[in-house]
Amino acid sequence: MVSATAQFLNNRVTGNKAGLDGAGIVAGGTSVTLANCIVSGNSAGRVGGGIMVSGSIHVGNCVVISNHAPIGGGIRIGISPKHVVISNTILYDNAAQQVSDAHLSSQVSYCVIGGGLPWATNSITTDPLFVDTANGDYRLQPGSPAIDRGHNWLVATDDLDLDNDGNTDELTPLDLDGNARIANGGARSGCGAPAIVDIGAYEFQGVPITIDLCIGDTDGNGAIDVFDLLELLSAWGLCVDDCCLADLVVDGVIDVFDLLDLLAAWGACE
Ligand SMILES: [Ca+2]
Ligand SMILES: [Ca+2]
Ligand SMILES: [Ca+2]
Ligand SMILES: [Ca+2]
Repeated sequence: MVSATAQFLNNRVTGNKAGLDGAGIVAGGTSVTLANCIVSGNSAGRVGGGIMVSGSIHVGNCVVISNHAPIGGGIRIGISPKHVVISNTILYDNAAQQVSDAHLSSQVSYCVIGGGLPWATNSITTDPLFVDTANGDYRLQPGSPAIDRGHNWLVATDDLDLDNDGNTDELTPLDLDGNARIANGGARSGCGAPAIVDIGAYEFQGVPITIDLCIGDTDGNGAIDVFDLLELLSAWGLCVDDCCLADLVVDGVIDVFDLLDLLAAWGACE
């Protein structure tokens, strides 16, 4: 059971059982973040095999797999959650459902969801091609459709300072293996982006970003400047799904709200 404010970074929650609700994690607090986590093989008797949500939660860059419950095998979102964001996350092989949602205002985007989810945006349903699913190795194979398929600005902030550099405002810099969280895996090119985060808990290691990336720094030069402004203006309108880095508010459209965010962050990355 998790209550109040809590962050789970680089954790595994595996093989738990609950007679009724929420075998893996019960998130009932005001602000719970799960990042770079694996939630697998948990089983509940009623709802929420992997994760049961009754408060606010951000599930980012996680793998939720092979969990079971009659309702909401992967994630069960309860009746009155405050704010639910599921991003850059793989939901696969959960039964009876990947996500059961009594609260359709939840935001699910840039995910791999087996079987799909009607309200998910910018997400895919194809097999994420793990290295060895049978033995619990959820790293991505070369050629996985999850490589470079997430959204950088949906990476959780480094609240627990995983890299011990004193900066908790940057994006989480490390993946579950302790490698660079954002690396160019070669799956995208020509978008003006230095590298795009993968979906899931592990980053396929190509060429990593070596600076502390801040939100809005689309070209990764360490500052929000005219280059990022030009990138935003050139991408104006509905974002094409593999070139959406200027979508700072992450709502699928590059518009005045993203422009205002960029201008508000103008200057060197903190
Ligand atoms: Ca990547
Ligand atoms: Ca840090
Ligand atoms: Ca920049
Ligand atoms: Ca936007």
